[in-house]
Amino acid sequence: RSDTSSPPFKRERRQHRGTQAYNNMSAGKRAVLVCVDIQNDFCDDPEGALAVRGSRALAPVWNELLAMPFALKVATRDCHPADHVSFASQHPGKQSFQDTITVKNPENEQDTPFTSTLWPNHCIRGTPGCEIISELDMSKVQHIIEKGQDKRFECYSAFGPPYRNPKLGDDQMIRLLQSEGITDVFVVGLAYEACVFHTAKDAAEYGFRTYLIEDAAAFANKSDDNISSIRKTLQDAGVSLIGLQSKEVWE
Ligand code: VGL
Ligand code: ZN
Repeated sequence: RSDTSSPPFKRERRQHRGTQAYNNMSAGKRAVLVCVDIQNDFCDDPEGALAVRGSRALAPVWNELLAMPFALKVATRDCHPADHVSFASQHPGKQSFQDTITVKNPENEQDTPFTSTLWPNHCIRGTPGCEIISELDMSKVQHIIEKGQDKRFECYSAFGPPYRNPKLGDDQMIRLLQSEGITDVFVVGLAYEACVFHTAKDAAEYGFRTYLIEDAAAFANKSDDNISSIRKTLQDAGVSLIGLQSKEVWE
């Protein structure tokens, strides 16, 4: 992880305290609902470029959440240029879903390079696939955070790419949540193991009480091994995995 995320960013992790403790602290609580990448290219029926099976059917669930009394509601959009580095089409001979590339931090040679999966072209700005699905009730959303515009990096997290550079606006999300006095972050959307996962993990790392509402997120890869390892990593990071029936947590 790049040290461009040192001050003003806080990275220490807060102890997970369980639902009961959160309810007792409701006095100063300000919760945000983050709807991650609910875009045509990630939805099925009709099939987008990186369609997650069973996704568009979640629209009523997302809208039910958007109608609830969160202090702040945010949607994110994956927004790539046509020559984005995460597209297999930019790497002749390489195959999407299977092949990976190694990405270095162009501004700091000391940073550990990371491995990035290659994808089919998706969420190209200006195309229908990049649009948030028309079923989503965007009248309830106060802010849209766009990510992945920098062609050099894939950006799964709403908090910015792995090498974060505030000069490039990669601190948009953290600044918004801090200026709104947010204490609790609730994450939903697509895909569970990619952008939802990284957004929730980063939120917990920044010190927010963080929840992933599992009825409102869908895995692209529905294998048992994938699901259990992703869920475990999140729990180890302090993210609470909850269901819609836990609505007393955010109310
Ligand atoms: C995503 C793969 C590539 C996501 C974004 O939103 O989960 N997945 N870009
Ligand atoms: Zn992407």
